[in-house]
Amino acid sequence: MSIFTEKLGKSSRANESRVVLALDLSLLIGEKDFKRKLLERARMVLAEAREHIVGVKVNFQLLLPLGLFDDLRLLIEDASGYGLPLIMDCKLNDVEHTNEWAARHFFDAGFDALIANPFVGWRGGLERVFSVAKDYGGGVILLVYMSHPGADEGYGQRVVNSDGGTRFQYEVFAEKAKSWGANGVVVGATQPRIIERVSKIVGGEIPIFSPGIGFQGGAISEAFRAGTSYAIVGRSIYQSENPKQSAREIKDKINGIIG
Ligand code: OMP
Repeated sequence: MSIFTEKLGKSSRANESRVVLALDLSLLIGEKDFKRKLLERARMVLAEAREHIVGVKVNFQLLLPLGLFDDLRLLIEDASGYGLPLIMDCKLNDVEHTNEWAARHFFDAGFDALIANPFVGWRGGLERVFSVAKDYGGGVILLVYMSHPGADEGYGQRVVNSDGGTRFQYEVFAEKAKSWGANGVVVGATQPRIIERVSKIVGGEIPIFSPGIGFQGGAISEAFRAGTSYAIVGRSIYQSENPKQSAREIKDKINGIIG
């Protein structure tokens, strides 16, 4: 078991939560002194929501303006001080020397897991990312079916098997997640039937992370009944007037469903 998986389980038990906070704050761009305000606001949302979340996901909205080894460091230290695992949403999708370089930087900076795109394949693509992650005890979470409408154009396309039959691309990716030893898969909360199918393939061995609740139209109840393990939630928490209360309400709703 990776250190990431252990850490995730530990914080999930401690906070009784299945909510990963997506800290994608981008509201202040262009304003005077916006980097400082962005960092302050992000730290504040995290501090408020911390008891009700299981982990934090960082995306380009914070990475680009704050810088991996600059101001973002403070947020990384906060999350780590709260015992919350940090996921870098870089959706790695390149050839291996570039992927490896990026992965090493993210793990060196203190991230516990990163998101990668299985479309790029294993040989010369993600193989080294998995071995670097193993060296650090970090996690790799694979995109299996995204939450947006256009996801059907790639993850939802039919692919031909060696026997001439067809199946869906996301079914192939769910199988690869198992054989590659992924620490999580992403399946949009907007697609409960696909969550159910992926859940059957990964058979409870790999947690399913589902973004797309609330603003993108996904429903907590349908996603968790279908097999989601963790919800990834951004705007419904960080745009709320009371991030703490919103995080708690989402957590309680999930707990009411999973029992
Ligand atoms: P909200 O829609 O604001 O709750 O944010 C969802 C978060 O999940 C954002 O950080 C997205 O970048 C991310 N996300 C998706 O929305 N859909 C996906 O299919 C995959 C992700 C992701 O990889 O986290």
